[in-house]
Amino acid sequence: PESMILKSQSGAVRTLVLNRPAALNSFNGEMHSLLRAELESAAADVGVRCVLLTGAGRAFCAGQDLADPLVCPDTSQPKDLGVAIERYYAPLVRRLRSMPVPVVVAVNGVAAGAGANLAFCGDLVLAARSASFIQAFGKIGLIPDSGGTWLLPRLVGRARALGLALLGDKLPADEAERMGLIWRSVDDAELLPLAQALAERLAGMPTKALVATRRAMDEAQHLDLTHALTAEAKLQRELGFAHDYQEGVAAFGARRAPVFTDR
Ligand code: T3D
Repeated sequence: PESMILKSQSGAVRTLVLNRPAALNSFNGEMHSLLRAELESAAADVGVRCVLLTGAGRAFCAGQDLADPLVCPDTSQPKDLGVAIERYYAPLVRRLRSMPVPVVVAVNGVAAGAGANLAFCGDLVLAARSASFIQAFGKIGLIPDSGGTWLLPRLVGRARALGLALLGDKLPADEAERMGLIWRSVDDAELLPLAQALAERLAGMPTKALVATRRAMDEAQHLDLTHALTAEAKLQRELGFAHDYQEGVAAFGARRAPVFTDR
């Protein structure tokens, strides 16, 4: 049978496709393991300078497969969701948010529960206009996991974060863009070409600086301005000694295209 994660490479862009379309690409243990392994492999491969994540079929991802035990194969026992989160979702979120290359997410259809919050982990999130986002957790008696409690207020502020999480309504891609949850909502037919072009563009940029930008912005969320300025100085010092900055300045001076290689 076809793998639950499809992998392909075009230039320096590694594309990973969630591939359990009959279950709306919801996560079971195997899909978790395969995705983690593919992200590790992309992170370790110097030939990869951007990861593009999307889904097969009509959904991006419906979150946890509610029919899959994940951590407690004895279905007569209630499963320990804390273990499921600690063992599967939390490591996946940390892996995505600390990838050494930028991550583009192309949301091809509905993204529900953990599927929505994993999408929001991307550095640039595009969504097909027909796609939608649902914080489905509240409807089944849970809180937004996979970073939802951290991500949502940061992306859209407390009022909207709580509105999304408490009501669990289906939010169309256009509204998600308007709220600042995602980068762009685009015509369905344009989703993959635009995501690919964006990923290629990022892959040609100074990877180290892009990743440092993400890290600095995430860390600055809990710093005051003075400490954020200190953190910027530290990162800028490191980047200033790195190849890509020398190359960027040299290329600018010589009016030629830069060739960035740091990762
Ligand atoms: O549990 C833990 O380990 C803790 C971790 C929790 C993380 C979470 O993600 S909790 C949230 C889990 N997700 C959900 O609650 C979403 C459930 N799904 C839906 O609400 C709807 O399916 C959608 C809104 C996503 C799509 O609706 P619609 O009408 O387009 O499709 P559908 O008919 O509901 O679903 C199509 C099929 O996919 C259907 O199967 P069938 O009847 O064709 O055999 C449906 O059962 C299946 N499916 C959809 N989502 C899930 C799923 N099967 C298992 N788990 C799912 N999450």
